[in-house]
Amino acid sequence: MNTDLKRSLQTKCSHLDIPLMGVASAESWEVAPFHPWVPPAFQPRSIWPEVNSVIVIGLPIDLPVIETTPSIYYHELYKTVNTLLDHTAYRLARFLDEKGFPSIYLPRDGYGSLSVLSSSPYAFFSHRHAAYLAGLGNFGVNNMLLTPQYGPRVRFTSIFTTAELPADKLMEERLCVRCMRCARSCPVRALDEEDYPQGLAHKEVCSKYNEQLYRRHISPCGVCIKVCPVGEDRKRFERTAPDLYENKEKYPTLHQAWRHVRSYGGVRKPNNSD
Ligand code: B12
Repeated sequence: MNTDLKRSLQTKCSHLDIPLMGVASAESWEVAPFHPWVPPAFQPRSIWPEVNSVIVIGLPIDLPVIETTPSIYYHELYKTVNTLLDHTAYRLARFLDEKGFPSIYLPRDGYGSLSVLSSSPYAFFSHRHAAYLAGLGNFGVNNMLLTPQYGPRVRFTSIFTTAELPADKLMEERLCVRCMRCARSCPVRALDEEDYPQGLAHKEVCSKYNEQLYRRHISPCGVCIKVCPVGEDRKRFERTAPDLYENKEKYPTLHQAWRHVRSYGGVRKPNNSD
C-alpha cells in the first residue's frame, strides 16, 4: 500500500481547495454492502480492468445559493461546480500519471441530456456509491449521499488509478435522521418515505420536472438537498431553524431575498409564480 502517495494526494487536494477526498479499493465493489447493489457491469474493474483504487472528491454546494432554487443562481453554481469537478479530477489523474501510476478521470455525470434519462436513468458509473465506499458518508431517504460536513449538498466525481492506495473505512454512524423533509418538500412527490435504494420510486417524474426547469434555464431542482437538516454547513450559515422554508411570515427577509433571485434570469411561469 502506497501511504506516501496518498499523503501527497491529500496535500495536492488541499492545494486545489478540495474539502472532501476519500479512497476505496476497486475490489470493495465486489462484496455488496446492501441490496440491490451496483450491477457488475457498473463496477470499476468492469469499466477499466487495471484499476486498483478509486479516489473520490467532493465539492460543496453553498447553502444560501441552493436556497434560491429553482433559480439561475443555483443553475450557474451547478455548472461551475461541475466544471471544477471535471477539471480537477482530470488534473489529479495527470498528477498520478506523472508519479508513474496510470490513472483516468471520470465525468461527474455522464449523460447527454435529461431526455436520454427517460429511457435509461443511469450513468455508466455511480459516484454516490463510490463516495459511500470511500467512507465519505452514507445514504439518506432523499437517495443522496449525506456527509457530516455538508449533508447532501456536495457533488462528487471519481478518479480510477492503478496505484494501490490505503482505503478509507466506511462511515459507521448513520447520518440521515429520517425527518422526511425531503420527501414532503419534493415539488413533484418523486420520493417515497423509504430508505435508499427504495426511496426514489419515481425517477422519471424527477427527470421530467428537471427537463421543464431546464427549458426555463433554472434547472436542476435540488429541493431534496436544500431542506436536509444534516450538515455542519447549516450551523456555519446559521440556517438551523426547522420551519425556515415553510414559514414566510416568520422569516420575511429571507423569503423576500429568495423570491427576488428567483424572479430574474430564467423564463417565468405564465402566472408569474415561482
Ligand atoms: C441519473 C442521475 C439523476 C437522474 C435520476 C435520479 C437517480 N437518483 O438516479 C435525475 C436527473 C432525476 C437526477 C436528479 C438528481 N440528482 Co442526480 N445523478 C444522476 C447520475 C448522472 C447517475 C446516477 C446513476 O446512474 N447511478 C448508478 C446506479 C447504479 O445507482 P442507482 O440509480 O441508485 O441504482 C441503484 C438501484 O436502483 C439498484 N438497481 C436496481 N435495478 C437496477 C438496474 C440497473 C440497470 C441499475 C444500474 C441499478 C439497479 O441498484 C443500484 C445500487 O443500489 C449521477 C452522477 C453519477 N454518474 O453518479 C447524478 C447524481 C447522483 N445526482 C446528484 C444530485 C445532487 C441530484 C439532484 C439533487 C439534482 C441536483 N443536482 O441538484 C437530484 C436528486 C434526485 C434524487 N433525490 O435522487 C449527485 C448526488 C450527490 C450526492 N451528495 O449524493 C450525483 C452523484 C451527481 C454528482 N456528480 O455529484 N439525477
